[in-house]
Amino acid sequence: MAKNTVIQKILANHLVSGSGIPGEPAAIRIDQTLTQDATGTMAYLELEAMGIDKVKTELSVSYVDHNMMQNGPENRNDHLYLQTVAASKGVTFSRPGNGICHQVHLERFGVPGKTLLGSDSHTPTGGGIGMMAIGAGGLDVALAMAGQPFRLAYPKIIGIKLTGRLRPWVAAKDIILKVLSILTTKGNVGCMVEYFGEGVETLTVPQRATVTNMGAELGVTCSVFPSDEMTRRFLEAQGRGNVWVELKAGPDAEYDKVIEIDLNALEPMAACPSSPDNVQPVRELRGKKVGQVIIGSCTNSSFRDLTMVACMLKGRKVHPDVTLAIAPGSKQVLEMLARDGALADIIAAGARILECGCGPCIGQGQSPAQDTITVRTFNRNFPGRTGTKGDQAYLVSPETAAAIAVTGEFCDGASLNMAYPEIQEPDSFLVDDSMMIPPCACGKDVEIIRKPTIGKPPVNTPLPEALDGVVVIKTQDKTSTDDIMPAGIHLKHRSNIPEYAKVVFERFNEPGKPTFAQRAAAVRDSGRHGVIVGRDSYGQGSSREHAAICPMYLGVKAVIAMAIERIHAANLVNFGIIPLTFADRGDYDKIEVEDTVRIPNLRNAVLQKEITAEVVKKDGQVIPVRLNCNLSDEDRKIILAGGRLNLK
Ligand code: MIC
Ligand code: SF4
Repeated sequence: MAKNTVIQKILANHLVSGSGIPGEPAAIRIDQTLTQDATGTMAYLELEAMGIDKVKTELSVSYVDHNMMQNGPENRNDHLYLQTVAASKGVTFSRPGNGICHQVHLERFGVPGKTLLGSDSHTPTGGGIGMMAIGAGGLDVALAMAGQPFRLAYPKIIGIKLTGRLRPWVAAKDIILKVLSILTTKGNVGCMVEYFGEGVETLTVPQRATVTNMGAELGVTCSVFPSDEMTRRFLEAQGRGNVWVELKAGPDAEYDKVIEIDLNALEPMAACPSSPDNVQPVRELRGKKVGQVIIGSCTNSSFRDLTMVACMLKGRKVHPDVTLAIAPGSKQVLEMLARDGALADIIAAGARILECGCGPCIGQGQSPAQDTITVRTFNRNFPGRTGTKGDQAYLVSPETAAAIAVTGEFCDGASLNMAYPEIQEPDSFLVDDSMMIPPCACGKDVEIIRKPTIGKPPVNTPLPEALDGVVVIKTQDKTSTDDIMPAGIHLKHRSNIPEYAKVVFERFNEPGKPTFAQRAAAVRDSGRHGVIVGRDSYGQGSSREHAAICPMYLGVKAVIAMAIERIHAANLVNFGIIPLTFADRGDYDKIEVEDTVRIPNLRNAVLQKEITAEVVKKDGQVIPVRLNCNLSDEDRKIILAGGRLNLK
């Protein structure tokens, strides 16, 4: 069993309850929270529904970085609500244009050894600075702002030992792609990752943050680096040296599992369509033609990354068959690039400069042409996430992306035949927090602006006496929350559940046939319950609680899968949908769409660890199927009440 790790030290300092045995329920105190606009509006509506006047955390920040296109009034309506509700509840507001929540939080607020809960799955970026930073659904973040501890399973700890030093043109992105090729996106629920070994010292904080950011794709709860001299230097350069503390594992530290990675042996890698763990060396893709390159996102848009890109583009031109778009991670990064001339080199090369925000990473513009390859420095390439059906999206480092933008085909940085730019972290970053609005001392007197597109969080009914379910959809492995609740052009409806619910499982709708939403609503309106059947890693990816709220709104009462990812399972519970897993994985094959799933005595059944459901086939045959109901006592109470908002 793991001992004396950095993760355990942080947990020990924050543990409110729990035995400390891996897999057993635990609860931790949350020091800081962050929200972003696409999940935040619902989170603050939930906070208001709880009747909380002022947040109880040390620091809570509300960012606007996702919904910034402002096609129609919805986005700006959300921003106005977020700005005024933040002022009223004691939350700092980061204005649109200030940057992506994870990048800005790392720069301006991250503190080693503290806990951070964020309504975004890439919150673990903060692990790069030694924080225990965890992604969660909006309701869990609202509860943390209300002063409640965060409930999780005490983790198993995977130690990743880094030795050696990255070679030129090999980047932090290649480390995490290597880790993804080993651990994959499946089967890591309930684990946390800790990096150790002498290779750690060679990595700067922004490089570490790339690694912890994309740790989200492993499905682990968070990833953490120690806090050392490198961390101190970064904080000092941000003018925040006073918050630095040293955090290191004990000399006798042990991990539940250890993976060793020799940084010297790594080479440029790419995650191929359409999963972040479908990793191949770039050399095997060499020569493949590329139509679009995009550099940015919370994974790879730091000052270091974009300075590297600028050095590579300097004096070169973007290939005529390629469009190159660049979205800087923060105003700090963009302003520094502008002031030191690097931005001019990027513009001169022919790049299209986007505003500081998530942009194309969440399908807000820049969808690629059909049947063309798009190469991105992002963290996710789930099918259709670019906004183009049948897309072919590859994920690479900024170095590799810049080389491809110039040559028009797969290659790595070395192909440009230039001296490798040794980029030093600045001694001081440009610090200007004027895009950050501190909470208003007048608190309660602030008028909260609610335009008509701001709805109310829908509330479920208490769990019925029996489940009279109809299977409305059956999905394959790795169904992501992007599959369940698409973003892209629909993202602007996050505050309007009836509207957003129309596109649940949109990617699976067939032309000329009723949509998932229509079929589920018909089941609901007939007085029966919707059931979703999934396979492995159901609900991977985004933390969006809309992937629970909208199915709930359409009458779904249970999800049955081989395995359900952590954040999504918690969101299902929070909105009164029972997450169940097959006791015998082979039973997945026995259930089809339109089968009936009956659980008599449901309210009693959810108190048990194992439930037997009756599956009634279309020909009347009845098959018993054993299901695991692995919930904590608190979860069972929430499910019985029909969701967390019904529990006073
Ligand atoms: C994502 O990368 O998928 C998002 C968009 O940032 C989501 C949050 C959301 O859906 O609003 C996430 O990662 O949690
Ligand atoms: Fe934004 Fe993309 Fe990061 Fe999600 S993964 S927070 S959409 S930049």
